Amino acid sequence: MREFFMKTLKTLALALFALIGVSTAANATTYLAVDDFVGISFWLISMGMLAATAFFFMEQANVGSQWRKSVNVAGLVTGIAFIHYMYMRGVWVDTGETPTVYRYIDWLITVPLQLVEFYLILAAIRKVPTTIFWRILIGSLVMLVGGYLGEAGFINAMLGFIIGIAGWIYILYEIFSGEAGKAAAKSGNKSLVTAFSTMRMIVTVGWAIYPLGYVFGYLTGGIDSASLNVIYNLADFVNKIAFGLVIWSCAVANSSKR
Ligand SMILES: *C/C=C(C)/C=C/C=C(C)/C=C/C1=C(C)CCCC1(C)C
Repeated sequence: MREFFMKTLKTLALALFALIGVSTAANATTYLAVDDFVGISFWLISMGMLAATAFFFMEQANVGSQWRKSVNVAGLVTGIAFIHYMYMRGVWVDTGETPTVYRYIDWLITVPLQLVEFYLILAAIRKVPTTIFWRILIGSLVMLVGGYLGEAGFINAMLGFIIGIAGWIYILYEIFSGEAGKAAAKSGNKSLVTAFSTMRMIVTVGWAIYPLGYVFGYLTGGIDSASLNVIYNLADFVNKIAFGLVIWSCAVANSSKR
Protein backbone atom coordinates (compact mmCIF):
# COMPACT_ATOMS: atom_id res chain seq x y z
CA MET A 1 0.00 0.00 0.00
CA ARG A 2 2.69 2.46 1.04
CA GLU A 3 4.83 1.34 -1.87
CA PHE A 4 1.95 1.97 -4.28
CA PHE A 5 1.28 5.38 -2.77
CA MET A 6 4.93 6.40 -3.12
CA LYS A 7 5.04 5.24 -6.73
CA THR A 8 1.90 7.19 -7.63
CA LEU A 9 3.20 10.28 -5.88
CA LYS A 10 6.48 10.07 -7.74
CA THR A 11 4.78 9.66 -11.11
CA LEU A 12 2.53 12.64 -10.38
CA ALA A 13 5.51 14.77 -9.35
CA LEU A 14 7.37 13.93 -12.55
CA ALA A 15 4.29 14.58 -14.69
CA LEU A 16 3.75 17.98 -13.05
CA PHE A 17 7.35 18.77 -13.65
CA ALA A 18 7.19 17.92 -17.35
CA LEU A 19 4.01 19.98 -17.66
CA ILE A 20 5.63 23.08 -16.22
CA GLY A 21 8.48 22.63 -18.66
CA VAL A 22 6.24 22.21 -21.69
CA SER A 23 4.01 25.17 -20.82
CA THR A 24 7.05 27.42 -20.28
CA ALA A 25 8.44 26.32 -23.64
CA ALA A 26 5.12 27.05 -25.34
CA ASN A 27 5.51 30.71 -24.37
CA ALA A 28 8.55 31.11 -26.60
CA THR A 29 7.93 33.69 -29.30
CA THR A 30 11.16 33.46 -31.29
CA TYR A 31 12.66 30.28 -32.68
CA LEU A 32 16.24 29.22 -32.33
CA ALA A 33 18.51 30.27 -35.23
CA VAL A 34 20.84 27.67 -36.79
CA ASP A 35 23.91 29.80 -36.02
CA ASP A 36 22.94 30.78 -32.47
CA PHE A 37 25.44 28.57 -30.70
CA VAL A 38 24.89 30.17 -27.33
CA GLY A 39 21.17 29.50 -27.74
CA ILE A 40 21.93 25.92 -28.72
CA SER A 41 23.98 25.48 -25.55
CA PHE A 42 21.02 26.80 -23.52
CA TRP A 43 18.79 24.17 -25.17
CA LEU A 44 21.20 21.28 -24.66
CA ILE A 45 21.75 22.08 -21.03
CA SER A 46 18.09 22.59 -20.23
CA MET A 47 17.32 19.12 -21.59
CA GLY A 48 20.27 17.65 -19.69
CA MET A 49 18.86 19.17 -16.49
CA LEU A 50 15.44 17.63 -17.16
CA ALA A 51 16.89 14.18 -17.80
CA ALA A 52 19.15 14.36 -14.74
CA THR A 53 16.21 15.37 -12.53
CA ALA A 54 14.06 12.44 -13.62
CA PHE A 55 17.04 10.14 -13.15
CA PHE A 56 17.91 11.29 -9.62
CA PHE A 57 14.31 11.23 -8.40
CA MET A 58 13.80 7.72 -9.71
CA GLU A 59 17.16 6.44 -8.48
CA GLN A 60 16.56 7.47 -4.87
CA ALA A 61 14.46 4.28 -4.60
CA ASN A 62 17.54 2.20 -5.41
CA VAL A 63 19.87 3.44 -2.68
CA GLY A 64 20.00 2.76 1.04
CA SER A 65 17.68 4.92 3.16
CA GLN A 66 20.53 6.97 4.66
CA TRP A 67 21.45 8.14 1.12
CA ARG A 68 17.97 9.01 -0.11
CA LYS A 69 18.06 12.60 1.05
CA SER A 70 21.34 13.28 -0.77
CA VAL A 71 20.14 11.81 -4.06
CA ASN A 72 16.84 13.73 -3.76
CA VAL A 73 18.70 16.99 -3.15
CA ALA A 74 20.76 16.32 -6.30
CA GLY A 75 17.42 16.05 -8.16
CA LEU A 76 16.18 19.30 -6.61
CA VAL A 77 19.32 21.10 -7.79
CA THR A 78 18.92 19.99 -11.42
CA GLY A 79 15.13 20.46 -11.25
CA ILE A 80 15.40 24.07 -10.06
CA ALA A 81 18.08 24.69 -12.70
CA PHE A 82 15.82 23.14 -15.37
CA ILE A 83 13.04 25.64 -14.69
CA HIS A 84 15.48 28.57 -14.66
CA TYR A 85 17.07 27.33 -17.89
CA MET A 86 13.68 27.46 -19.61
CA TYR A 87 13.52 31.16 -18.77
CA MET A 88 17.19 31.95 -19.41
CA ARG A 89 16.99 30.26 -22.78
CA GLY A 90 13.92 32.34 -23.62
CA VAL A 91 15.64 35.61 -22.69
CA TRP A 92 18.68 34.72 -24.79
CA VAL A 93 16.82 33.42 -27.86
CA ASP A 94 14.25 36.27 -27.82
CA THR A 95 16.52 39.21 -27.02
CA GLY A 96 20.17 38.09 -27.27
CA GLU A 97 20.67 39.49 -23.78
CA THR A 98 22.34 37.91 -20.75
CA PRO A 99 19.74 36.54 -18.31
CA THR A 100 21.69 37.75 -15.25
CA VAL A 101 18.81 37.94 -12.79
CA TYR A 102 17.46 34.42 -13.52
CA ARG A 103 20.99 33.06 -13.45
CA TYR A 104 21.67 34.47 -9.99
CA ILE A 105 18.30 33.50 -8.54
CA ASP A 106 19.09 29.96 -9.67
CA TRP A 107 22.56 30.06 -8.10
CA LEU A 108 21.20 31.60 -4.91
CA ILE A 109 19.05 28.50 -4.42
CA THR A 110 21.20 25.75 -5.96
CA VAL A 111 24.59 26.69 -4.48
CA PRO A 112 23.38 26.41 -0.86
CA LEU A 113 21.63 23.14 -1.78
CA GLN A 114 24.91 21.77 -3.11
CA LEU A 115 26.66 22.81 0.06
CA VAL A 116 23.96 21.01 2.05
CA GLU A 117 25.11 17.94 0.13
CA PHE A 118 28.53 18.15 1.72
CA TYR A 119 26.89 18.14 5.07
CA LEU A 120 24.43 15.36 4.17
CA ILE A 121 27.01 12.94 2.84
CA LEU A 122 29.01 13.41 6.02
CA ALA A 123 25.90 13.07 8.16
CA ALA A 124 24.92 9.85 6.30
CA ILE A 125 27.99 8.24 7.85
CA ARG A 126 28.60 9.95 11.17
CA LYS A 127 27.42 12.74 13.48
CA VAL A 128 28.74 16.15 12.39
CA PRO A 129 28.16 19.66 13.80
CA THR A 130 25.82 21.90 11.74
CA THR A 131 28.23 24.86 12.11
CA ILE A 132 30.10 23.37 9.12
CA PHE A 133 27.08 24.05 6.97
CA TRP A 134 26.45 27.60 8.23
CA ARG A 135 30.02 28.70 7.60
CA ILE A 136 30.13 27.54 3.99
CA LEU A 137 26.66 29.04 3.47
CA ILE A 138 27.94 32.48 4.51
CA GLY A 139 30.92 32.09 2.16
CA SER A 140 28.61 31.28 -0.74
CA LEU A 141 26.37 34.30 -0.04
CA VAL A 142 29.37 36.65 -0.11
CA MET A 143 30.50 35.05 -3.39
CA LEU A 144 27.11 35.40 -5.09
CA VAL A 145 26.22 38.86 -3.82
CA GLY A 146 29.62 40.18 -4.98
CA GLY A 147 29.19 38.58 -8.41
CA TYR A 148 25.63 39.85 -8.84
CA LEU A 149 26.41 43.44 -7.88
CA GLY A 150 29.32 43.39 -10.34
CA GLU A 151 27.43 41.80 -13.24
CA ALA A 152 24.30 43.90 -12.81
CA GLY A 153 26.42 47.06 -12.78
CA PHE A 154 25.59 48.19 -9.23
CA ILE A 155 29.29 48.23 -8.42
CA ASN A 156 32.46 48.18 -10.50
CA ALA A 157 32.87 44.81 -12.29
CA MET A 158 36.38 44.30 -10.89
CA LEU A 159 35.29 45.02 -7.32
CA GLY A 160 32.40 42.53 -7.65
CA PHE A 161 34.86 39.97 -8.94
CA ILE A 162 37.23 40.44 -5.99
CA ILE A 163 34.40 40.09 -3.44
CA GLY A 164 33.17 36.95 -5.26
CA ILE A 165 36.64 35.39 -5.29
CA ALA A 166 37.05 36.10 -1.57
CA GLY A 167 33.83 34.21 -0.76
CA TRP A 168 34.90 31.26 -2.90
CA ILE A 169 38.37 31.09 -1.30
CA TYR A 170 36.72 30.99 2.12
CA ILE A 171 34.55 28.01 1.05
CA LEU A 172 37.66 26.24 -0.27
CA TYR A 173 39.44 26.87 3.02
CA GLU A 174 36.53 25.38 4.99
CA ILE A 175 36.22 22.21 2.93
CA PHE A 176 39.96 21.61 2.65
CA SER A 177 41.28 22.46 6.08
CA GLY A 178 38.27 23.37 8.17
CA GLU A 179 36.06 21.02 10.18
CA ALA A 180 34.27 19.47 7.16
CA GLY A 181 37.52 18.17 5.69
CA LYS A 182 38.67 16.82 9.04
CA ALA A 183 35.34 15.07 9.67
CA ALA A 184 35.56 13.28 6.30
CA ALA A 185 39.16 12.18 6.81
CA LYS A 186 38.35 10.84 10.30
CA SER A 187 35.30 8.84 9.19
CA GLY A 188 37.36 5.89 7.92
CA ASN A 189 34.64 5.14 5.34
CA LYS A 190 36.21 4.54 1.94
CA SER A 191 33.32 5.48 -0.36
CA LEU A 192 32.63 8.59 1.73
CA VAL A 193 36.24 9.74 1.52
CA THR A 194 36.21 9.17 -2.26
CA ALA A 195 32.94 11.06 -2.71
CA PHE A 196 34.04 13.90 -0.45
CA SER A 197 37.36 14.37 -2.23
CA THR A 198 35.69 14.21 -5.66
CA MET A 199 33.15 16.80 -4.56
CA ARG A 200 36.01 18.93 -3.30
CA MET A 201 37.64 18.71 -6.73
CA ILE A 202 34.38 19.83 -8.27
CA VAL A 203 34.19 22.87 -6.00
CA THR A 204 37.81 23.71 -6.84
CA VAL A 205 38.21 22.86 -10.54
CA GLY A 206 34.56 22.75 -11.63
CA TRP A 207 33.60 25.95 -9.82
CA ALA A 208 36.70 27.72 -11.22
CA ILE A 209 34.90 27.73 -14.60
CA TYR A 210 32.50 30.41 -13.25
CA PRO A 211 35.06 33.12 -12.46
CA LEU A 212 36.64 32.33 -15.86
CA GLY A 213 33.28 33.12 -17.47
CA TYR A 214 33.15 36.37 -15.50
CA VAL A 215 36.67 37.32 -16.63
CA PHE A 216 35.93 36.63 -20.32
CA GLY A 217 32.53 38.28 -20.01
CA TYR A 218 33.42 41.48 -18.20
CA LEU A 219 37.11 41.96 -17.53
CA THR A 220 38.76 41.77 -20.95
CA GLY A 221 37.47 45.14 -22.23
CA GLY A 222 33.79 45.66 -23.04
CA ILE A 223 31.12 43.02 -22.40
CA ASP A 224 31.32 39.69 -24.22
CA SER A 225 27.95 38.11 -23.49
CA ALA A 226 28.40 35.14 -25.86
CA SER A 227 31.53 33.89 -24.05
CA LEU A 228 29.98 34.67 -20.68
CA ASN A 229 26.87 32.56 -21.30
CA VAL A 230 28.57 29.64 -23.04
CA ILE A 231 31.08 29.34 -20.21
CA TYR A 232 28.41 29.63 -17.49
CA ASN A 233 26.25 27.03 -19.27
CA LEU A 234 29.14 24.60 -19.51
CA ALA A 235 29.95 25.21 -15.85
CA ASP A 236 26.38 24.44 -14.80
CA PHE A 237 26.41 21.23 -16.80
CA VAL A 238 29.56 20.03 -15.04
CA ASN A 239 28.71 21.28 -11.58
CA LYS A 240 25.07 20.33 -11.31
CA ILE A 241 24.85 17.10 -13.30
CA ALA A 242 28.32 15.64 -12.67
CA PHE A 243 28.14 16.71 -9.02
CA GLY A 244 24.85 14.83 -8.61
CA LEU A 245 26.26 11.77 -10.33
CA VAL A 246 29.18 11.67 -7.89
CA ILE A 247 26.76 11.60 -4.98
CA TRP A 248 24.59 9.00 -6.70
CA SER A 249 27.50 6.65 -7.44
CA CYS A 250 28.79 7.00 -3.88
CA ALA A 251 25.30 6.15 -2.63
CA VAL A 252 25.05 3.09 -4.88
CA ALA A 253 28.50 1.85 -3.85
CA ASN A 254 27.59 2.29 -0.19
CA SER A 255 24.12 0.70 -0.29
CA SER A 256 23.43 -2.98 0.18
CA LYS A 257 20.04 -2.55 -1.51
CA ARG A 258 20.51 -2.04 -5.28
C1 LIG B 1 24.74 25.46 -9.78
C2 LIG B 1 25.45 26.68 -9.70
C3 LIG B 1 26.70 26.82 -9.20
C4 LIG B 1 27.46 25.68 -8.63
C5 LIG B 1 27.25 28.14 -9.24
C6 LIG B 1 28.45 28.48 -8.79
C7 LIG B 1 28.91 29.80 -8.94
C8 LIG B 1 30.17 30.25 -8.64
C9 LIG B 1 31.20 29.34 -8.05
C10 LIG B 1 30.47 31.62 -8.89
C11 LIG B 1 31.63 32.22 -8.60
C12 LIG B 1 32.05 33.61 -8.83
C13 LIG B 1 33.32 33.95 -8.42
C14 LIG B 1 34.22 32.97 -7.72
C15 LIG B 1 33.89 35.31 -8.64
C16 LIG B 1 33.15 36.10 -9.65
C17 LIG B 1 31.71 36.05 -9.46
C18 LIG B 1 31.13 34.63 -9.51
C19 LIG B 1 29.81 34.75 -8.77
C20 LIG B 1 30.88 34.26 -10.96
